[in-house]
Amino acid sequence: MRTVYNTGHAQHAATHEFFRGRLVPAFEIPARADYILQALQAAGLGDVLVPVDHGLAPLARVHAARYLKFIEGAHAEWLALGGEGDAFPAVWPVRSLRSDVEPASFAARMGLYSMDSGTPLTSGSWTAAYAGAQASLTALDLVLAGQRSAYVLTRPPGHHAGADFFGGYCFINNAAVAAQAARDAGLARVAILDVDYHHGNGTQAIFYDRADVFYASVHGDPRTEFPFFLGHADETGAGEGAGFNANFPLPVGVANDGWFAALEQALARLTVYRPDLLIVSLGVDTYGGDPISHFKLDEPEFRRMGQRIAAFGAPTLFIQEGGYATEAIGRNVVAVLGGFETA
Ligand code: SP5
Ligand code: ZN
Repeated sequence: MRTVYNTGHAQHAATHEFFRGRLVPAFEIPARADYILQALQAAGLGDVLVPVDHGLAPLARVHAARYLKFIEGAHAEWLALGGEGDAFPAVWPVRSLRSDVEPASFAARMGLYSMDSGTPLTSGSWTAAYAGAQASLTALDLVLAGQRSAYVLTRPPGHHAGADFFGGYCFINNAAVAAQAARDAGLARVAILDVDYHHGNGTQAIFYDRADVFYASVHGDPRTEFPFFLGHADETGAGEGAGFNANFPLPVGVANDGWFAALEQALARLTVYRPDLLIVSLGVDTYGGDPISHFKLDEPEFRRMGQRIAAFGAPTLFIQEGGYATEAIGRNVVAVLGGFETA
């Protein structure tokens, strides 16, 4: 399996993030991708390619133009106002407040275009996130050209980013950009299987009223787990998309077989859907050793995951999402991809 590697990922390098009112060391750090790259190369998984620039247009197919413009210039605005280091939002247009009028104030726009205070916007966030989307489009090209699979090694992750907001460490929704590009390339049906510990609220929202992209997710129950405000089992799609969204929330503490039982249910739905392409939002924060998540998958389960996804039988594009047990992340990702390869 070939990897497309976002060589610019380290330009997004937060040292700290907000948690319980304090700055704590960031979890979503460049070392994550370094460990994965080392493990890929040690395992001899396949060639590592660099992204080909497909421009801004494919990003604008899923993200609002004014949002993309904002993210591109946001850190420079922050510095110009006297901000130091990374930028964080502090005020949000929640219920009864208006989000249709774009304010002039930078602080107000930070809130308009974000969902949490846990996502540092750094000087290199745009550059890294843009390159990650390009890596996803480049890997999609490999699969469209007939490869059985490809892997996108990138950070920051993408599945929490909505059409016009960042959050959950995400800025550009790589899986959504790739799914839309696949549709635009002529594929009739695209499925996104999200196995990250967290519900991919951004991906779900982007395709919620559409039948041409099916979103299925196995994740920590949002009643207790981030992103809290989306990811319940009764979210099944709307309008033309009714019946094309499937959530499998699981309680904290779920271990190997409990998790795989939910995966079977998700794959059963996708089997009926018969997608032309499967995009896997590959978070490995389901690992028992993950410092911010609460499932208990053991290391051998990641190989099993890859084997099971291979048995699904569709052309498959793996896109890196979460996973914060930095020292183990490379082993776990390579186990998924290696399990897929050898199945
Ligand atoms: C892509 C992805 O996996 N995003 C996850 C975003 C989670 N944001 C909330 C993190 C809360 C961190 N809590 C730290 C607790 C340490 N004891
Ligand atoms: Zn996650």
